[in-house]
Amino acid sequence: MGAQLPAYKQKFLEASISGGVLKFGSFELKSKRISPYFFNAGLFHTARLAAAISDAFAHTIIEAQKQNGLEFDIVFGPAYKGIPLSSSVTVKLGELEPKNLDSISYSFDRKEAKDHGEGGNIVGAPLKGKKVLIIDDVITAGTAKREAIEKIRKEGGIVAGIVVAVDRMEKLPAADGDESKPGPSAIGELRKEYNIPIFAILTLDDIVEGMKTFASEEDIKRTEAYRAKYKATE
Ligand code: OMP
Repeated sequence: MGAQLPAYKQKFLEASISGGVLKFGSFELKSKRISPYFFNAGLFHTARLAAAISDAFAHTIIEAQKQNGLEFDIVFGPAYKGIPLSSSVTVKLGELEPKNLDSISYSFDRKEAKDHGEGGNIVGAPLKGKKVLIIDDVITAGTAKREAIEKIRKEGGIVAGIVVAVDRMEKLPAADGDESKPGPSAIGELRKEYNIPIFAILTLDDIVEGMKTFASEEDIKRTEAYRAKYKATE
């Protein structure tokens, strides 16, 4: 499967398929587009799959540090799917890079502010004045990522970047509903608007490449057709 992908990406793709996290069929997205594939990160709940996703995130983050000089103090996982990830990825980073990363922290948000006890919106490391790396499952339109950025800034944190498991590489839905026109990507717009780096373990291009050795002809054709219709220009 996908011999040209780096080993950690290939392992992650294989784990996603065998664990039923990445499925092929017909799925309606948040954007109302009908997609021939869907990535459900909520299914990474077994010991083996939780280890696979935290390992792949940690490798992607370490790679981004080496290649792009990414620097951060805190790994932040937006509620709900980001919460277990923030903890498991932080543990993994400390294991893989004990010299540089064993003093990083994790934190996550509550969907509703707690008005008793310690109170507040954030659980884990306080964000004020810290470089915060957001990790999350999938990026399609980027709406959930915008909310996380705003929340972190409100707490006085500095957003250092975003790492997602899957970048679907899709153009933003057109304001006039005409999906035949080319358009910019969610990631591209977020990069420009907030001036932050964004990384992914797998992109749609990686998935299409990897599929060639395990998926049916029909699933490959449908996924390629979807990519041709919805892939962003930048
Ligand atoms: P934004 O790109 O920030 O709007 O977030 C995309 C969201 O879509 C994810 O957080 C999921 O809730 C959901 N989603 C998936 O989980 N997997 C997919 O393959 C596609 C979607 C989606 O609806 O686009």
